[in-house]
Amino acid sequence: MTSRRQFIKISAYGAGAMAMGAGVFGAVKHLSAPAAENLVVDTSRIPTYCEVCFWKCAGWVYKNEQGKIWKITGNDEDLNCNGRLCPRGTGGVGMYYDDDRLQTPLLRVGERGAQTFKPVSWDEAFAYISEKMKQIAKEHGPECIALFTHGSGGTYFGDLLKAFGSPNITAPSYAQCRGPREVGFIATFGEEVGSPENTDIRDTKCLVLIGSHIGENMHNGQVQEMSDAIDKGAAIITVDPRFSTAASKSKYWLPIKPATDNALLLAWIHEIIYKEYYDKKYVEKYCFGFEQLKGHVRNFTPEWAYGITTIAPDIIRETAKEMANASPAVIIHPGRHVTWYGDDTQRSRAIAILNALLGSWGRRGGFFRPEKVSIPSFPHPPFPEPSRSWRNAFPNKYKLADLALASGICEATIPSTARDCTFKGWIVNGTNLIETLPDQKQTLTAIQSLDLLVVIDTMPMEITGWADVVLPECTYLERYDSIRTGPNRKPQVALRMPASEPLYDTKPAAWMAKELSKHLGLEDYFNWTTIEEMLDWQLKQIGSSLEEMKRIGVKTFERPADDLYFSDNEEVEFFTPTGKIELYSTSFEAEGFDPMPIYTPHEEPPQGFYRLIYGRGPAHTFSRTANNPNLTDIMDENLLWVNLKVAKLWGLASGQPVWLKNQDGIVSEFPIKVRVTERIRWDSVYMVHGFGHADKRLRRSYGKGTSDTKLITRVHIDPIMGGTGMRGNFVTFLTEKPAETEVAL
Ligand SMILES: Nc1nc2c(c(=O)[nH]1)N[C@H]1C(S)=C(S)[C@@H](COP(=O)(O)OP(=O)(O)OC[C@H]3O[C@@H](n4cnc5c(=O)[nH]c(N)nc54)[C@H](O)[C@@H]3O)O[C@H]1N2
Ligand SMILES: Nc1nc2c(c(=O)[nH]1)N[C@H]1C(S)=C(S)[C@@H](COP(=O)(O)OP(=O)(O)OC[C@H]3O[C@@H](n4cnc5c(=O)[nH]c(N)nc54)[C@H](O)[C@@H]3O)O[C@H]1N2
Ligand code: SF4
Ligand SMILES: [Mo]
Repeated sequence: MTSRRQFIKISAYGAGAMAMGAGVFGAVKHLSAPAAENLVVDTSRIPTYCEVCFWKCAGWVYKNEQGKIWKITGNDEDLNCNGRLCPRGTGGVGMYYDDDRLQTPLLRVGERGAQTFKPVSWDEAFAYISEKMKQIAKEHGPECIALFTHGSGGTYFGDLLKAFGSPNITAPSYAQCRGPREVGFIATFGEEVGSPENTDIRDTKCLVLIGSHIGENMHNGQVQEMSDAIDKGAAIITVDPRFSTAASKSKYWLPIKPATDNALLLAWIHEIIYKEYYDKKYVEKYCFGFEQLKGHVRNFTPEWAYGITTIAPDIIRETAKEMANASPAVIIHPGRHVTWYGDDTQRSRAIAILNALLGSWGRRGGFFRPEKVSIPSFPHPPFPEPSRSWRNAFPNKYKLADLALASGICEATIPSTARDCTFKGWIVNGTNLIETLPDQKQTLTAIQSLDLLVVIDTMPMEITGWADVVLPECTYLERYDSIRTGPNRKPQVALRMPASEPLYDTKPAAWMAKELSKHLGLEDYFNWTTIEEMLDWQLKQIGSSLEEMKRIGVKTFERPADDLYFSDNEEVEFFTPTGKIELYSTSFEAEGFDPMPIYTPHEEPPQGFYRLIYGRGPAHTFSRTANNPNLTDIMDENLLWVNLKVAKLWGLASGQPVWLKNQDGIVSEFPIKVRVTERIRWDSVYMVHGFGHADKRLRRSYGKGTSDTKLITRVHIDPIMGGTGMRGNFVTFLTEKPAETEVAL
């Protein structure tokens, strides 16, 4: 049996080296900081929560004798991390020490995209932005400005935009990530899965991973709980065309043909219903539409699914039995990045339904009921009522989307006579849209149509190259931010405070939004003098204070009731139209969508092409960490996983650089080295997302590896909620460097 230590060691290759080496000493290597042996630990510690990914683990920052940031460790009280950070979190120090950081506000001087800027003062930058914003509001209405944000500063720019009169605030973590999952679960259980997910992995007896590659996807608490569950004998079933780290820890690996998961899920539902494995009492008490579902899946037998998925019928039967044996302590994991093929909301529905049949929602070892502290906003005047929103650009479409679509706003920025809402200004905070939204051509066309593009970032990422104004934010280690609150088994809050003065002429987003509000005449919405005053006020409303939080970092509250799981015979009201768990979705039916999931066939790779699939590497978070000196020490390029048979056919060897060309003739800008392996199906190739950076100001990551985004030119939009399916692209290999003219956008 694998122990947690082994699992983490294997999954986070280099985690050990990280803790001892790069994480601590690598950080200082790029500065003229003292040599490692001279470091003396200052016993004082400063609370923070990590910004290297959105799990937001709480930790402590330590400084050395010279008062320089030295290392970050996990906060023992924090339920997101249980006192331990993942390799990326440990390496977060490198964000502070990265010598390629943005240093000063920049104003574009040449053509947009020509990457020519002049340094300006903060005041000049704000004056420019506020003039343009006022002009756009006057000519087109304030709703024509949108905020794209991923990360903490979004709170403040969000308030600024709402005060300005625009409701168009969006994050790529919805339509490019977990949107379909939330819509699928809301339709079924009346509740979203949320972040951190309410999966009770710690106590599960069977965990089914549909693609979700926990262990490479390093969401800290989940990785730890999965290791604990394995130690306690839980069976892991991994469905993935690639032999992932999770697959290597699994009782069953189902190397499914990509894009066919819905057929497998329907066959499992068939088996669980017709073998009467389902939780009868639970289904009878809580579910709506069982008989319709039973009729619907009658013909979706394991034999039927075999022809589609390539997974043998007896394996489908055995794994269904395995889940049933564990019920209700079983989790069919909802995944997180689920925008794959455009029918993703239906796949998420099928996952939700399987969980419902096995009685795992609200049960120990299945899904717990999360709790969180809600923190009141600092008093401000009511926001004005906007007269339009992004939805006006999509009449009668995506009505079930519960959040704004980043890709939708991008599309609605390209002028069209068919729309009454065209966006003219973008404020982009902490999201590298060029590499984040699929279909780069559309993103760049939209950007070229703008009157104003403001980018708030810490690094000179691709998106900053297209900005009119770049506002350099200090890193999370140099600032206060909003109080972290998030759903968990117990409600908790965490504080982030500066461990150091901001380097260079960088500032926190909160300061920027407040200053900009003055230029826009909206200062009443930022009615605090210092951020400390605001945070202290907020903390006092929930029975704490800034002084207390500075000492403890994380505060845990008791749940209002002892209701982590449904109690026996509890009457539960679900927030669905019928008040029940909807196996048959009345909300989908009302909008004209299939009330029960179906399987839709997808296009197969053409002759000589392979499906491009992608995922996460344990040491990186997208492009967020691409240039981080600590993390590039561990992994500085991505590799292309190619099946052994395919490699033989093409005469490819491990380490050989290749360029990729997709079905639309788009060629990768940089080569990627081949990794020949039997750990992937022959019909697919795989790479980690977040590499192949094209901005030369990123000196460590420029041209290292290849960008998957550049090759994702075909997007399959989910008709239910507008998610962008990105795995319907196919690539072939070019073994010679292509001519410049071939590398077009
Ligand atoms: N280290 C690290 N961890 C991260 C992140 C990071 O950047 N770095 N990002 C975080 C974020 S924002 C997210 S959303 C999550 C994403 O993490 P997950 O939700 O786990 O991501 P997925 O895209 O579901 O999983 C990728 C896996 O899907 C497999 N796959 C590809 N096509 C198919 C298919 O058709 N069917 C099936 N069954 N599997 C397929 C791939 O081989 C790969 O193993 O990770 C989070 N954790
Ligand atoms: N091709 C492809 N596209 C994808 C994915 C994929 O796997 N493949 N994954 C999708 C998923 S799951 C998600 S969640 C999204 C994520 O998409 P993004 O959130 O856009 O992810 P990043 O590329 O890491 O961009 C983060 C940006 O924030 C900046 N940044 C880091 N720290 C700070 C800070 O403290 N303040 C500010 N202001 N900026 C900061 C970084 O320098 C970087 O430019 O991408 C989606 N798009
Ligand atoms: S999982 Fe890792 S990178 Fe993400 S917040 Fe936690 S420590 Fe930071
Ligand atoms: Mo994501």
